[in-house]
Amino acid sequence: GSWHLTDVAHMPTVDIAALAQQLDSAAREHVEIDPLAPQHGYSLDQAYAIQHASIALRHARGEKPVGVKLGFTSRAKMIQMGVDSLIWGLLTDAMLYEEGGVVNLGDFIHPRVEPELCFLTSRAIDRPLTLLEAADYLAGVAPAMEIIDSRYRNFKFNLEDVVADNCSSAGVVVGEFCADLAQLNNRGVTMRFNGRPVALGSTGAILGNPLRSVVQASQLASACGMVLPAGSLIMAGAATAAEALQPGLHVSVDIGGLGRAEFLTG
Ligand code: OOG
Repeated sequence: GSWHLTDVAHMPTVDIAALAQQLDSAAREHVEIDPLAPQHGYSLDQAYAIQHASIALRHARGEKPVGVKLGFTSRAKMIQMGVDSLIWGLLTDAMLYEEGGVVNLGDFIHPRVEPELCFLTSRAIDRPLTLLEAADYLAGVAPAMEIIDSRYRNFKFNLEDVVADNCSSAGVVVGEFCADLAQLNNRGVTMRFNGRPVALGSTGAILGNPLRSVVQASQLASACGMVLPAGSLIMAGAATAAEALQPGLHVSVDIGGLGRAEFLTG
């Protein structure tokens, strides 16, 4: 019989480094690009490889890792974006915006904001945690907001594309941490623009219990051999759909029992 060898030379290959470079440039220059997956057809594993390569470019420029973010942890977000798998991205210090300060929208392409909770770890997380263990690894939780800014045209993407684009991560605003984790669940979430409510929800919308985002982060990090050091931030994912930002807004989120986080847009 004859040998049927795969013709490797004619299989589509994915240039991880080149795609990471394209996404990194789009983020730095605030220019939207066409989605990459329709043309390059990469897998979810390759999408995470592109994400990690693009974050490595940031680290090479001196940005420091500060934690992780989860995406699509609420039904509201899955429905808004038409994607229904939990995803995660990596945060750097360059994405941190001062709570109570001014966020310059010139830093972004088409920014949106969403209300979140942010956890702060007290010990290194180096293995998958259970829900019962999660609280023992946390120093506190804060009301927070994430500014997302897809690098793709019209904020449209599939699962692989959004993962490669570091899950649209662009900015994080974190309020004051509260050490009491006991009454975190089923708390009201109200995001306001200039005092007018624009998004209403509950912390229970985040995986049924936002502590599950810590469990998920521990599992995802462990699966790729990553340790989350003590002092890491874990953004739990939005409790509601995201809202488009414009200049001249006072943006606030109030979370029952936790308090408020706010910023101004310029
Ligand atoms: C992807 C990021 C989703 C969340 O909290 O669900 C996300 C996007 O919607 O652009 O950050």
